[in-house]
Amino acid sequence: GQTVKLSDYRETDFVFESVALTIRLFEGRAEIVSELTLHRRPNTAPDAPLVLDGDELRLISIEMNGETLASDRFDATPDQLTVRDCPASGSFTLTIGTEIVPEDNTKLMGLYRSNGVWCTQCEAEGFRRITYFYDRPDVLIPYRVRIEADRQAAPVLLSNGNPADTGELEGGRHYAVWNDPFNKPAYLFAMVAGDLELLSDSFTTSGGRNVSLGIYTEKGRSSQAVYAMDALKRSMAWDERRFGREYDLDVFNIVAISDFNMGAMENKGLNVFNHKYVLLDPDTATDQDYAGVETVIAHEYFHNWTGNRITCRDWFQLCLKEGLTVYRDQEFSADERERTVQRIGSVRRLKSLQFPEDQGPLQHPVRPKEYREINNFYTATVYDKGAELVRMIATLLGEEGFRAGMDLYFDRHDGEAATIEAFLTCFEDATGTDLSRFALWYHQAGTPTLTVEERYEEASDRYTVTLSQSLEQGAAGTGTEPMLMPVRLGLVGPNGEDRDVSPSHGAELLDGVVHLSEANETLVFENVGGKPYLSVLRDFSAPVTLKHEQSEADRIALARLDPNPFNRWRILNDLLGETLAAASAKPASENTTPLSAGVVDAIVSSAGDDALDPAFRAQILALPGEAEVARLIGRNVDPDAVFETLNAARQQIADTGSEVFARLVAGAPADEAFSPDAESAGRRALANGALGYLCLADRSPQRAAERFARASNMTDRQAALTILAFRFPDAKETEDAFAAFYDRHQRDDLVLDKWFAIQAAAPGASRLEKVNTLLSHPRFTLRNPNRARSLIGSFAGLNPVAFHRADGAGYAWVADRLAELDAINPQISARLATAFRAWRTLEPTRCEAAEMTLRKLAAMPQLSTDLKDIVDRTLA
Ligand code: B3K
Ligand code: ZN
Repeated sequence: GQTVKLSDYRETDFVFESVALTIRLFEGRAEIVSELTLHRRPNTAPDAPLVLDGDELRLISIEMNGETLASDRFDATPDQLTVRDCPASGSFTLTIGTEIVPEDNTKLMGLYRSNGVWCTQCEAEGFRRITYFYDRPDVLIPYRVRIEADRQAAPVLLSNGNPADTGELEGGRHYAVWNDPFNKPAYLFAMVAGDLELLSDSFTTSGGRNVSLGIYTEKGRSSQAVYAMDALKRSMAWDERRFGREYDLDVFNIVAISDFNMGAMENKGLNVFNHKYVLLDPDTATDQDYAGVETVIAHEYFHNWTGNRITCRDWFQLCLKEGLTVYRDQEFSADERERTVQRIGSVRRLKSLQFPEDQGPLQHPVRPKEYREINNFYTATVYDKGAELVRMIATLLGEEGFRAGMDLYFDRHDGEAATIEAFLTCFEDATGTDLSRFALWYHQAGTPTLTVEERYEEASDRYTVTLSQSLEQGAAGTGTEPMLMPVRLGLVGPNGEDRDVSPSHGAELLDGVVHLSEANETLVFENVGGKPYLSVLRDFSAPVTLKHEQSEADRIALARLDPNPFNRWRILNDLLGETLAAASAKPASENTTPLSAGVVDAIVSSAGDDALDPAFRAQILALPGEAEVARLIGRNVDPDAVFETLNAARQQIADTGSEVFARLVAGAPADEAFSPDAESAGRRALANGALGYLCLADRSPQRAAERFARASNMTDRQAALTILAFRFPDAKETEDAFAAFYDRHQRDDLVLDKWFAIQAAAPGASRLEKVNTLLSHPRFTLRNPNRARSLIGSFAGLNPVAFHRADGAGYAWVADRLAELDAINPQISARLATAFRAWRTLEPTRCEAAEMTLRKLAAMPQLSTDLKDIVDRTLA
């Protein structure tokens, strides 16, 4: 693979006007005929050839204006079609025939078959695996698609847009024609054909358009799509309310597919989903699965405006659609569920996925400048940090200013392929704000540090707060200029009231937010009425590392008092993270009680406070994970020490809070009727969190085993199984529970994924041998991405003790799996390989072992561009 550079962007030589595709599906092969109408761009040299993208294609026929092209007029290789002597001006047609084998397509990019169903995945560069094309997002045209297939094998024939025609053909075959009137790039093309079951419904838009909604599933599973349908209708109504965006076609279809590389895909009018994000019922799915389905359904639906109506000029602008759409789905979930708890979830995700990326060898700016393989840039930085940048714009401009900017963006760029610059200009034009210092967030990689210093002068009752920002030059080397960042803060009095004071001089506070744009700024408050508690970075108003030396007593007070509920969690969570990181560096013998009595008490009393939201209390009980603590340590990390420290901390909390936990567990009977709403989910999360601690206090798996046996829904069943696996990995009860779980759920692939995943993540160095035997389990396969992720991804990403075994066996095992997987599906192998990214922060023995494994992998002859790119960058 060649490096593609943002600075090399140029328009195509020819202008596509429209395309008519005919797709003929047969057992073992597919024929595609693409009839393109196009013309030479006026300023293109009259002798410039037409050069189209391909990937593993076989050309069958080629005609210009209906006449077969002489062989000296074109060159066709599997990855390129060059046509010479095209008309210098005026429209002409080019009819290209290709043949492909969907059954052999194990990369799951382009047209492939999953469980007998023909389906497509084209983003980013899959369309070129179907036919030769300008496979780039700035080529926008209307599509007409005719699909032909055997009626028995594929009674359902779907594509983008509105249905136009159907009919019978000879030999038991039939066809359907779909018309998409909206201009779209090739990455949004989709086609599905198969024997599927339909759940249908309808939605009337505020403008009065009646939309038929359909969710297609495997036979017998449409009842599991009811919640997804409900989430879809709520998403459609929300986008009208919050952003004034209506749906624009007569149909909106979703298809659930079992072999899928990612979560889902927003193809115009025909979203294709990993069935994990569609199919649910209380017996097989957890509350987290319900929340995940809701989010992904919303996310893909919201792309109809942010991604489809306005798309990206090139793949460097990926965050234009992804960061913005993640922001929109986060806001949707905040409105539909509970804002503070949703924000805590997003910040946890950001810190556990994006911060390590931004602070390690795979660092890149939210808008990258170059790539070797675009699939490797669908990252937490583009998605989650990208969403944080949009959130910062909303915080800086306020609700009205943000909405005005969004309205202008929709208005000005509808139907276009846009850039980040164009997006930012809309907010500047709509509000008269200069965002040039803000734009740096898109270009400079790395997590800035925000340092906060406070001083109180008793004699004058004056309070001074200094904010400083700094950015270290990291692997991406993209600059360290001060950026415009919103810092939300408040001065809190001893009774938990926000002091109504504004700075007398220095920096300003606008609606509780400092618009920090210099390296250092100071706020001076006069007559504050006694020393306040400083609550800073409320709602995590900027994605930064906070350095604020605040006494433990002040932090514990704020964890109880802060009027900003998010910060009650953040301040306690940061205190825990710092404490656990510091304790992990000490010898194990000095480390049996890493937490102070005050911290333990703060956790237990919040958990037991019935005045607080149960979901929030469950968040208080969830300590920072092993990877998070390791990241905070930053160098010379010993994963065993981190594990032991966390265990010791949990035991302290368990022993102190056992009475509270017993009450919480007793308050949530195992046979309560299941409702997936956020409030009920919160109650279950709290009870299950308490159950984990209670078992630790008991020093016995008994209660978890009982809860497992009596659980009436998957949330409680999985929670109990996870407690058994994580806290009592070697107990007989744990083994029995895994066996019972398998017996009960073996027919359901999505639940089997959980069975593999929990076993792979259970701690203990000997886990590797266990996981290795699971490779030969009859239900294990590398060909299904969900299954590969459930065993290998969960071992490498969620089992630090076993993956980072000091003898290097965990690394070697994962590397062997990556090599096997790479020959089947490079996107998945490359994604799983990112588990190695923190190798330089490990203590010397592990660091060396990891490096040796990576170097061996890098030297393998057959590596895909995808995996090679990740391994090379990880080693650089
Ligand atoms: N846009 C797709 C992701 C495509 C990934 C291609 N490697 C799903 C989403 O973000 O909505
Ligand atoms: Zn997306």
